[in-house]
Amino acid sequence: MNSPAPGQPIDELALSEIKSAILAKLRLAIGKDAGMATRHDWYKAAALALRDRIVHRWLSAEKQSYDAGRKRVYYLSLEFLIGRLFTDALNNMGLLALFDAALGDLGVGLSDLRKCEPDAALGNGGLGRLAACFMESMATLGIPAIGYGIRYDFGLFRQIINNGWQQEYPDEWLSFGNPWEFQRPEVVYHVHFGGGVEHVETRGRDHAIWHPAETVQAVAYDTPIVGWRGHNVNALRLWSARSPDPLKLDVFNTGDYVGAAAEETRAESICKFLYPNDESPAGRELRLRQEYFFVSASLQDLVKRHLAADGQIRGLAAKVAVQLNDTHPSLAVTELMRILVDLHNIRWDDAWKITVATLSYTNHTLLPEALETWPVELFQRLLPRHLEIIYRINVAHLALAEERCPGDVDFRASVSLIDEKSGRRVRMGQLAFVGSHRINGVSAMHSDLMKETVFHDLNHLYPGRITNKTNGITFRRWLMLANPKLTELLREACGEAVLDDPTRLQLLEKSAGDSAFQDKFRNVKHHNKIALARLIGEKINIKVDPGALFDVQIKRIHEYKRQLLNILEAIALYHAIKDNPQGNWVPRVKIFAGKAAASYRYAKLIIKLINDVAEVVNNDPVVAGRLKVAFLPDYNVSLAEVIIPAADLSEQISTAGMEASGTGNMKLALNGAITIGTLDGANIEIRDHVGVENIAIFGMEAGDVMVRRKQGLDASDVIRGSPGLSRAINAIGSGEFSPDDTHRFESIAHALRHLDHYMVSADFDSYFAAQRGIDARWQTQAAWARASILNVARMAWFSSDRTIAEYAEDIWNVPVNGRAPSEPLRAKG
Ligand code: 26V
Repeated sequence: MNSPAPGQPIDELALSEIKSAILAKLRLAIGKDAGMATRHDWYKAAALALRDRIVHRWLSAEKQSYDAGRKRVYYLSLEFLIGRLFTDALNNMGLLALFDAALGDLGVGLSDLRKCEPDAALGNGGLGRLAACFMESMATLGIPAIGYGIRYDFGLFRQIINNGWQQEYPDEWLSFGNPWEFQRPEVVYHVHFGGGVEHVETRGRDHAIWHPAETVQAVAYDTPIVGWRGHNVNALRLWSARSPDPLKLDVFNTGDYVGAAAEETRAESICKFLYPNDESPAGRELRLRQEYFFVSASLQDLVKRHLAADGQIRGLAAKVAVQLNDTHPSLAVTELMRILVDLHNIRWDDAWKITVATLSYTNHTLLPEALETWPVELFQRLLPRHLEIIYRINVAHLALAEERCPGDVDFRASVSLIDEKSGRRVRMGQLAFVGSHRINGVSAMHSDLMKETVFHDLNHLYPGRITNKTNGITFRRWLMLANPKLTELLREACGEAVLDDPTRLQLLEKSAGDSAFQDKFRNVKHHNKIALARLIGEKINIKVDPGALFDVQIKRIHEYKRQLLNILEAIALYHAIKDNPQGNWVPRVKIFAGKAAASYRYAKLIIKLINDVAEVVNNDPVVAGRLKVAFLPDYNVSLAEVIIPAADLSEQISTAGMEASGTGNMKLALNGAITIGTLDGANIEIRDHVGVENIAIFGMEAGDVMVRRKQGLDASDVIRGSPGLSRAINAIGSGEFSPDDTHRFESIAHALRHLDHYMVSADFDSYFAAQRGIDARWQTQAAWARASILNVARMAWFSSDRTIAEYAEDIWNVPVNGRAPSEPLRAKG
């Protein structure tokens, strides 16, 4: 049962079937009739009716893949930033038009209902959203896969902007229940912590027995992930923690109810919150507990599945590929070794071969402060057996290092799993590297830098393991669902097949200069900008003109992402307009959205600065109609789906060498925004695809940054040579935007002058000039439209289907849509 293409008649039989299904759910699963149902009840009823249809496909896909004995991929990630699932699942099932009509007939609008679904915000940003896009692409490509993670009670915090300051509130995404998940009370694993290790000799072999002090239960919750056209459905399996003995009966019977409850609270705290990934994890014992909790439950689960299907633990690597999303699941290396050696009596060397052949690891950042390490002492206390295993792996590993570079103490220290310098810490990146047969970066530049910097020595020791897999995004969500008007135009221009094969987008090339097509394309953008302008009015009461250039920076607030550079440019532009109000200025709306980690004071101050600048600029009649600044609160996937289709300009302005890839850059370009960006991460590959004339590149390159940092961080030299920058910094430092507290932004002004680690001052002039180049282009609307269309036409390669096909071929060795890994792939973009 598929929905017809737009304009085609709806099958009346199918329509009445859907209506009855929704009404039945309302009655029998929600317990209400149509008269008393709230919008939320209707949403749930519709979601459940849809879920029924998904489950049939899910069970048959699972049976088929097991019957065929296919190799499975397990994607281990502490983050899955899913957003909403309702229209995503409807679209992939081909049921969007049918449900739309059915709900319309029942007197409730689909577009209203979809807003009842809370975002599943189980991720921080790019890394978590990548995991969500990958889940959808794996389902689409017919790869049997399970995503494993934690079912956090609270997702990433809800951001409220109060008087310009960020405030964090809990994100209670489960308070109305979750119609997508299936609790699996029968799928429960024990996860142990603490205690000690006993060694006994059995038949001449050392045998380790771990006597843990504490046990937590992991309970599975499954969410179906539907692939495009609904041919395949995979599961996202999230673990929830509970106490094996919640009432602690012995304590309870003595009347100590509070003491009895403490045990339960301690166990359940494991899945309470998602940690910000850009906050230093130092001292976060609970975070290490989270990591081991989900790794242990997931590996127990996959080994059990493998044994049930195959019977042979030794054959694991032939049937199972485990992908580690960053170092957060690195304990998989030690846990798999423990399972193989301690529980299945496999010899150490054989177990090691199986482990390395099974695991692979994706690195998502080179920032030294972001590389995870844990104190040895904490490991000893929480995971004594795993620490032993790490030491034993390290012995062989360091012996190899000695063999390769005899007598080179520095080399050994640099590859060691233990960092001896900083008070003995376990290095999770090194652990994941030695335990994996493939280690990948997420853009060409990032993978090259991995070889030159953090993993230089490990790459020497294990040559050939590092590979690149440039990130991608799912076009179903980021084009079809987010931008239905553009999708309609693309179907018209490139044919229906563009929905299945994004390489067809290149057919747009011939229309890029056609003025009739440009008009249609502009109309779509304008329509999306009206929707965003309305939202900005509703949310923050700022009136913006949809005819202005919408300049968008949406991502986590971080110094290296340089929102500060953007607002500094806004200030300089504001000054320039005030100096010459009659000038031929391009009307611009600067739109910001993003969250700062709760403990990241400086990033929160940058949010306040943006809001304070907005207050002054937006209320100054001299610049009215030329410049507006809008900070939209509580950025999440659903907000991104409204902003991205409405953007004209995409800000990708990180300090070169610091953004591993970026994926927002891809979403914006695919939706026709022109990028202003540095040569960083995937921006470089975007430039290579869209053409250097259709993107605005500025600023220092990664090599320049390294050289300048070595010379010192003082920026007085560049500030002296740049009156615009000098004036903007003075305005910040003197309180021009904070008359209520003139000292508020002194620290920012000081850093811009003397501690320019992120090269904000150093790159300012180049950025300001690039922005004026953007203004000039905007003045010729035909040229702008052409560049914008060519961006859409040339973004096919950034589909996550392409990325996943590469993982399947080079890392997992699994077929894509039934095609063996080595067979040539039909170019899918
Ligand atoms: C962690 C930390 C920790 C300490 C302080 C600074 C800092 C900054 C960032 C992070 C996050 C590291 C992991 C991460 O989220 N990486 C992102 O992964 C995306 C998907 O591959 C990629 O597109 C982004 O460029 C990358 O930042």
